[in-house]
Amino acid sequence: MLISKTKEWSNLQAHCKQMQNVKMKELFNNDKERFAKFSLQFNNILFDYSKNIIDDSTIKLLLELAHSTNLKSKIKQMFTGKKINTTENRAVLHTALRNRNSKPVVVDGEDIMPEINNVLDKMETFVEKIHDGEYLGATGKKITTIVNIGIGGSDLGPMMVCQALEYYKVKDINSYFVSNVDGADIANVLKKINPETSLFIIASKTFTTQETMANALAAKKFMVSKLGDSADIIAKHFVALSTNINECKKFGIDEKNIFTFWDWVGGRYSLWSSIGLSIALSIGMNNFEELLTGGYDMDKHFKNADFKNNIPVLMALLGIWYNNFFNAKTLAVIPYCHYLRRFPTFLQQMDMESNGKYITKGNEKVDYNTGPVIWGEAGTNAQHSFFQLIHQGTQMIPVDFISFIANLDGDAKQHNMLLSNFFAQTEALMKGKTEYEVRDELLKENKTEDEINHILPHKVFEGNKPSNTILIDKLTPYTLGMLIAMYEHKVFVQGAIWNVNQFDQWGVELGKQLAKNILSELNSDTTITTHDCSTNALINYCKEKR
Ligand code: G6Q
Repeated sequence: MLISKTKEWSNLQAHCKQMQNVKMKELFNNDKERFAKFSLQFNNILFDYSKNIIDDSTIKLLLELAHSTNLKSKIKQMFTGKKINTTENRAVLHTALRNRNSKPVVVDGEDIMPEINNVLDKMETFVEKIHDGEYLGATGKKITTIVNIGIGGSDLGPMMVCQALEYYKVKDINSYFVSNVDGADIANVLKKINPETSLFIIASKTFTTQETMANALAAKKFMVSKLGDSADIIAKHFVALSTNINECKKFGIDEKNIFTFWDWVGGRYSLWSSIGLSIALSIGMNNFEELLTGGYDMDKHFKNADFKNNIPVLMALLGIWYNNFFNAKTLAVIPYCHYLRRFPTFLQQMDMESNGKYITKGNEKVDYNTGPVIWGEAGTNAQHSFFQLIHQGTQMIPVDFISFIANLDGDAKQHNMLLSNFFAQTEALMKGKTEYEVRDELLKENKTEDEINHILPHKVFEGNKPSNTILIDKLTPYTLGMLIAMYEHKVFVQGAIWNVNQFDQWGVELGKQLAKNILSELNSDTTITTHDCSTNALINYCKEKR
């Protein structure tokens, strides 16, 4: 049965009607304990969800909805390796990759922890050798540049983490990420690097992805042109992160330099696996392990905390509250942290590729919204571009505000400016600005009555715009691990409630298939007639113009 047909859903619909006209400002005025009631702390993360259009009944009804979907047992199924990716018949065990207690995790009757730990050991040895200068390039030089070639899950996670943890970067290692099949991407990187000191990391679960293989071949061609055509060049300057060992070997990669992972690691959840090699090389293995520990500690919180004290569960339920009952179609994620500027991009894949589905696990078509559009940008830059729409636009846009109490760089004064904007925005979105307040301001500016009437409606802010505030002590590998895992579990809970398979991605597969057909047509000399008249005309126009 669709979740929308349950009594828990109808109860929320009825409750939403009552809450439509409730003003958060009044809720705050009437309850001085509102922050204490609607905020949670776990380790060094504070999650304040008091600036939402909710009361006690909202939370009670949302929790009833969660319980009605057997969420507890669905969580257990994921952690214990049940094949919850039903369309691909796979377990989903990115949590095992960061299982720091090495308790057995069994898939198909086999404990997978020894294998996971072997790969981690292999990564550690490799990273140390690179850092110590024991591993040298083909001409005897130390490796100081790494170029990760991958796309989607084999790019976004490691790229975001390397950027987010740049402060912790090991000296002497520069990293680049190449993903786009547009030749400009790899060409721009190749222009900047020294072939003798560069290591290419070919990150691809399948080792067949068109974009990655094209870029890997371009890198190979470049290296051969610069250093000569010997097997040693490929063996010393290329490593692979993949489940497809045979294809890696065919490419010429030395078996010692193949870091494997497994089909139960989804691409967008793979940064915790050997796909994180670029992270470990950038920030050191100890820091990579700290990242895993952060993820692991969040896993424990998610698995063990009651739903009402469980940050990912509450985040997910609040998202459902707006997406399904207020019909808010998007969620803005705004990190007030320059290092996290690509975090929204990373989350886009994690969330939209996971829950952007309209068929349930029971093969029914949903009649409710699933995955929201995730978007965002670093604050304060976002304030100077699209925040206008959030403050005074016509649609409801819930926001997640993320920031850190301690600054890593710059002086404390400047960090306080950042934080003052962070707090001010959450407050302004909630409170708005009344006609009375605007009039008062304008009077103080000595405006005439005519001038006031002319400008007044434009300066009024209705407020009542919901947001979550996620405030963390300091950006470290550990806290970043917690933050990423927190969002992963939030996305899991939403998908579990919407009853979609969050772990397949047929839309991505479709793209891989479609482009292949057109590629052969673009390379042919004949006029194309196999598509609709628009697509035919576009392809033929392009061929004629060449
Ligand atoms: C992630 C998706 C997708 C995938 C890329 C790259 O969950 O499956 O983004 O990561 O298509 O695939 P390969 O790693 O196989 O090259």
